[in-house]
Amino acid sequence: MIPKIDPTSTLSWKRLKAHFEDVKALQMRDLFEEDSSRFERFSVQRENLLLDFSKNRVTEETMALLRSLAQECEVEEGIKAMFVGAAINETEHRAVLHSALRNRSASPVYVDGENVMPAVQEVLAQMQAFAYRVICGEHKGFTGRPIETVVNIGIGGSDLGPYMVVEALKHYANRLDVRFVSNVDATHLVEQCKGLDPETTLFIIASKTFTTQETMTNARSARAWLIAHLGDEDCISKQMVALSTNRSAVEDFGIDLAHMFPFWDWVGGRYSLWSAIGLSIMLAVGPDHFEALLEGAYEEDERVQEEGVESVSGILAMLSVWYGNFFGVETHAVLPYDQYLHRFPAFLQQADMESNGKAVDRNGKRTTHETGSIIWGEPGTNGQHAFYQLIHQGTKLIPCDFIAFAQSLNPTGDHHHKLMANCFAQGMALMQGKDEVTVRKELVASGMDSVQIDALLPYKVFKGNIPTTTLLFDRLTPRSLGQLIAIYEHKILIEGLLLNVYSFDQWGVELGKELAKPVLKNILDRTEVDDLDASTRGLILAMQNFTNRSS
Ligand code: G6Q
Repeated sequence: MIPKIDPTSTLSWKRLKAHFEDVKALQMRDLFEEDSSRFERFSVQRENLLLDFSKNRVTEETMALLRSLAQECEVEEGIKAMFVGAAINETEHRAVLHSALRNRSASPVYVDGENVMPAVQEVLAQMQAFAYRVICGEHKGFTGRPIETVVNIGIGGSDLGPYMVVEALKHYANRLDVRFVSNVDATHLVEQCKGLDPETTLFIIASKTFTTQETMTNARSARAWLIAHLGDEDCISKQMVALSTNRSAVEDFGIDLAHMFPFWDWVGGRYSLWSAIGLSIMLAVGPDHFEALLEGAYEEDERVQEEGVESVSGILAMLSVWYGNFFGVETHAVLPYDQYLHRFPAFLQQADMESNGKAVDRNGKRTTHETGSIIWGEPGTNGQHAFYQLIHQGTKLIPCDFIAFAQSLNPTGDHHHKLMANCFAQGMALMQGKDEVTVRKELVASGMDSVQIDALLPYKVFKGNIPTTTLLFDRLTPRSLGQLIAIYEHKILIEGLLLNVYSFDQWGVELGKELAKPVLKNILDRTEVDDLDASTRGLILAMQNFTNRSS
């Protein structure tokens, strides 16, 4: 089973606390000056990937203490438990095996004594056969025309991952136009379907449970749209497919079971893009690229099992625990310097915050330490002209991850050199800052008098010493994207193991699913809304009044 060690009870934690007092004031620019090999010692160089974590507020001793914390917390045992299919999601009594979906070896993977690999391969083959038929135009819509547009209807884990990957791999896209609808706000469905030809549109209903309110509402409206335009209920069998674990609900909805692509309860929603939930990806870029995505992830699965906390994922996880618990950092920015990754921060936000946003530990006790941090970000360089101001000069310490690719997929003039220059310059500036002496020199050189200089100087000083970690890949390919995603998935796993939380349940999400029901009932019934609090009642009544007035 999964170890249940409170990190704060370990000797390493106490040592880290004392060590923090020694190093908290250290300036990274001094650490670089004192140690010419700092970059080499705090970076990981692999064939197609460089992890540079030298611009972090750590010393060799910090890393050694974090490693020994991981040892005391038996992180390696936890990693092993996940990969062998133990039910490490204990609150839901489930194994956590997204790794089995990308297992490229011949080794079996057991859940409750059953090898799941034949079923995994069978579904992959089913997806491939279907994807080839749709892409080459062999799978026709109800009126005999080939499919041109695919609309994935899903939310949360059944949307964010596939949407992020489809956007990230646009360079590799084929002729199909693949779109996503998630919000229960009809505007999303209406706008995404605007101008679409109902005869050539395929809907994918992506829902693990096939009961999620938003998805089922959108699915019903999509079905009505198809039937209204095509005039026959039979069109559903050609133009709607389902990705789910819930066979009977798919059948009840009226989708042909031959067009149901199953997966299993050991695939968590936010880790499901590798499963049938990835059908939209496979349709967008083709089965070969989807396999390359799986291969990239598999490489990281192998690495994390071999290297544990020494892996790229392990280092990211240890740094996050260090900042969250010793520096009191609350948020972490993820800043991809690649336009194709514009949905990556949103994807990671769910993956990380839903996994480690917990306050009860694996012993059922409230934690006395900090757990998951707030993940946010936007692609560079856009963020530089917006929120980077607060990172540079605000009152909060915000560690940043930069994600970049050495080669552009769209080489055009000097765009890429400028993009990379901005990425590297930001890391440098955040680390070095700009001290008073330098600012004063610049202001003197600009011809200002001493009164003007004294007035302006404090605003132009940058304290620096802001940690950044850079992940630099050679090129954005399906394989490197698979690596990138898996690196962060395993960062989340290891951080959760260190923090002693259950990373693979999501009771907060389940609560959200329940909460809307009584409110909806009151809105629909237009009855007395006595059982709700005064504020909610007031909002419902105001909504009803506004609606009545305008109707
Ligand atoms: C992910 C969460 C959540 C889930 C959605 C959609 O880990 O559990 O985001 O993916 O609520 O659920 P369904 O796929 O069941 O519709």
